[in-house]
Amino acid sequence: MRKPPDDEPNESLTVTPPKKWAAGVPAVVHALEYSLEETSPRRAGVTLLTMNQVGGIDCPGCAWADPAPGHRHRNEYCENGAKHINDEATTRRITADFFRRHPVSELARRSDMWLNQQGRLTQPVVKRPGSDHYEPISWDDALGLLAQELTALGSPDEAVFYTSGRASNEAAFVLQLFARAFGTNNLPDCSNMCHESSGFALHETLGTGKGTVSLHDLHHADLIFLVGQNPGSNHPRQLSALEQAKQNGARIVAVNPLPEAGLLRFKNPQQVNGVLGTGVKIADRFLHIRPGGDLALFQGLNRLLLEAEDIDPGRVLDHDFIRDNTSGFEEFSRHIRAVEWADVLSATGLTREEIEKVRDEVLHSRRVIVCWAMGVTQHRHGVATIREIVNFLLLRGNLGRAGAGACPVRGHSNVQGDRTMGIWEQMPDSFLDALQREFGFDPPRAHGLDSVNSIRAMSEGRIKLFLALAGNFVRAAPDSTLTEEAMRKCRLTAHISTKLNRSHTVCGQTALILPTLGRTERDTQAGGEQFVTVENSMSEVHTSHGRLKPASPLLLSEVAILCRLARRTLDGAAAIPWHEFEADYGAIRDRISRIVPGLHDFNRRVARPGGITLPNPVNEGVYRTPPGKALFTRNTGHNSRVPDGHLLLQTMRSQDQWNTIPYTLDDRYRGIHGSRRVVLVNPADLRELGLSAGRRVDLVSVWTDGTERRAEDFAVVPYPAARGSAAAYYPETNVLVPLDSVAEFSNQPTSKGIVVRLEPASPADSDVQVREGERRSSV
Ligand SMILES: Nc1nc2c(c(=O)[nH]1)N[C@H]1C(S)=C(S)[C@@H](COP(=O)(O)OP(=O)(O)OC[C@H]3O[C@@H](n4cnc5c(=O)[nH]c(N)nc54)[C@H](O)[C@@H]3O)O[C@H]1N2
Ligand SMILES: Nc1nc2c(c(=O)[nH]1)N[C@H]1C(S)=C(S)[C@@H](COP(=O)(O)OP(=O)(O)OC[C@H]3O[C@@H](n4cnc5c(=O)[nH]c(N)nc54)[C@H](O)[C@@H]3O)O[C@H]1N2
Ligand code: SF4
Ligand SMILES: [Mo]
Repeated sequence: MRKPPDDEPNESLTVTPPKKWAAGVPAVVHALEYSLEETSPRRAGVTLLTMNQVGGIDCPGCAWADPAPGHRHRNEYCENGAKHINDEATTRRITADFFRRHPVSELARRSDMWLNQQGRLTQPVVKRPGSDHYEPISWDDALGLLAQELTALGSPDEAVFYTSGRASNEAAFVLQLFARAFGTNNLPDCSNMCHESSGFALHETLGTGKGTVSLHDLHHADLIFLVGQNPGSNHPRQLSALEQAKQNGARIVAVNPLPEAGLLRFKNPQQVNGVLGTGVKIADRFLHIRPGGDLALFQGLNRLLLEAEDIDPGRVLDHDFIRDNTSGFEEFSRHIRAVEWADVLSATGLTREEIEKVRDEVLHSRRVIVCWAMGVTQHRHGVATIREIVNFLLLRGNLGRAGAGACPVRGHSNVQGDRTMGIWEQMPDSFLDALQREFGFDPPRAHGLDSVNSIRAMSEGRIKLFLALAGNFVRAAPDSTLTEEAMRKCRLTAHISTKLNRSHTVCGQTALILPTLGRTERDTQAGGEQFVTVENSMSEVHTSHGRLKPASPLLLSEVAILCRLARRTLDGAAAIPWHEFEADYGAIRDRISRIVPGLHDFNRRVARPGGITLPNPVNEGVYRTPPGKALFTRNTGHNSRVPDGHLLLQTMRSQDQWNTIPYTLDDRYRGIHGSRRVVLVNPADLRELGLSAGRRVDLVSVWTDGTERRAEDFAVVPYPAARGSAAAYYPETNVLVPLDSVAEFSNQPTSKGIVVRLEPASPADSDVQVREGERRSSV
């Protein structure tokens, strides 16, 4: 059970109608307001004007790609990017005095928003066994303590090293090198909870875990699917790319249980029409799908395509492509022809006519792209759904050619790069062999622990030490109560972080906070001023140069912290020049260039405007699967069984949060103001459940082993959500997701599609007054 934190801000909840368009002038105004609240006009000016420019700061928000150099706007960022960057550039500071005033037990009762608002961490601190306070510690002592605990472990596999996707390529490379030289592959990351299902399905079917499209492809597609993603809030500059695609004649099909503002209409703040006019219609077709229905949708579509080919032989499928590049078509075809329409319709909640209209769109389109994100990956059958999307693309040869392909839209700005650098518990032997050749040590070969298995091992006492490079592990992970108990069982927990978060308050016996430079800040080392590199969702690797004065003179860079820790821990055991790496990140990139395919001559090539585009073998007609071809797969249909009186809950992001960190209590696009403890449900479902708007309820999830989990006190908001579904914000609802509830094959937590019931909480007279269309009501 999880009560709201003591101080959780809960102003009066006001509900206004959901917006029917995204961006435009309010977005710009809102970004500036937030930037100026957090930082000074001068610092905001530096960050905003250099953001996403050649030689500037890469946006620390999402992984959306920048237009080619020469095609960028003077303001090449979105409202959210401006908020994310200025959240880091804030002028607020946490000093030693702060930790004297606030014991850890008190901080553990604070909200995520409050913790983040305290500002930047400025010096290393330690919480010693038995103490309830963090206190200052020198870098030397902090890293010495950590090294001592690491070397005292019974086995290197008693440590885990977590990475979140904001870490740079250089820091990620150094961390995995250190972990492997130390002797473990325990390298869980946020990607385990994000696009693991995409990586798994794409690897299996196409032989590469990455997307195959570029911005240029998107601009020139005939038909684009947006499946299970909310670009208006989470990848806002994707809307500019979609706008351009539409100007070139593309059609768009959006598939979502919620009619998200950004899927409907876009008012581009950089175009006159966007500021003054009605903007551009984004989705030509909107499929209001039942949660988890996407597998059935693509199975239905694939069946319709096979039948269209029967009627018009040789005109629908790309037979040459199927013959030359794929394997398993016949078996797939037999399997799909046996898919029952009744199953498709009940799983999707759509009509056959709606799906036939989409088939017609497909038949009229030569170049098709499918984009997807968490609405697909975070389901139990996420891998099967992506395999079916691949089947769909293969049928008409929509891979490996311009304007077509698979586009998993990545979350964190460098989540894809961190994987390229070897942050993965199961890196292939080719990578480990290259490490061995380059550095002369024998990396461990047994697969390490991913995020879910790390929590299990911590909770069973098999892990003694947890070190995180960025992120907020206890809030990102599922089953919050269990995860926090697991963290507390560690001998030592340590976090390399820019800002305070809940993970720092859920301590092992000893706990360290190691404060670090953010991407916005100047990074000066013995070899002079450094830059770092990152890789976006479209496999473009480019530089990011910090511009601001560091938040404190005591901060070390991520690379410096990790190199010093490696030196202290390994004590010369492996011939790795940590000293040289710390002094000059170019020395790290030289090594990367000999290990990572496609990054040869890294230093010289990344310095060019626009950087390096990593080749995707699929686009060269190469499939690194066992038969050397793309695989058609047969997927078992999935229809979530929901007991009477229950709903399928998704846990999602608001407009005004960055993952585990809410910035405000508002979600402007969905018309929610002043509170995040809301659950959005279709009015017809509310009527059936006998619940009225504003009713205060507990969300209770039921799991197959009979256990129940409860998140307390949410106000019911009638919302045009697909029938049978409910939506509430993450991380407040992570407590509801059992650790055992994972996607098949990828072991990714199922943050969507959780069976819940809404249990009226307090007496009805304490309900929230919810009025549509006006800003009113109070608790
Ligand atoms: N402002 C902001 N931007 C962000 C982030 C943030 O927290 N805040 N986080 C970043 C990160 S790490 C990531 S991974 C991305 C996430 O980007 P998204 O994947 O867009 O994130 P979610 O909020 O989880 O939204 C999932 C979307 O899928 C829909 N959906 C839910 N279930 C289903 C389903 O069964 N089928 C279909 N078709 N749709 C479904 C939801 O209604 C919602 O529109 O955003 C990145 N960008
Ligand atoms: N229920 C539910 N759970 C989910 C999801 C969901 O949709 N629903 N989404 C999942 C997804 S897609 C993801 S990606 C994860 C996100 O999980 P994480 O990536 O672990 O979480 P973040 O909230 O992005 O981490 C924020 C913290 O990172 C630190 N930080 C920020 N910038 C820097 C930096 O430059 N350097 C360093 N060292 N530290 C920095 C700050 O201390 C900040 O408090 O959550 C997952 N969990
Ligand atoms: S779309 Fe993503 S990368 Fe671009 S400015 Fe916005 S948050 Fe940053
Ligand atoms: Mo993510």
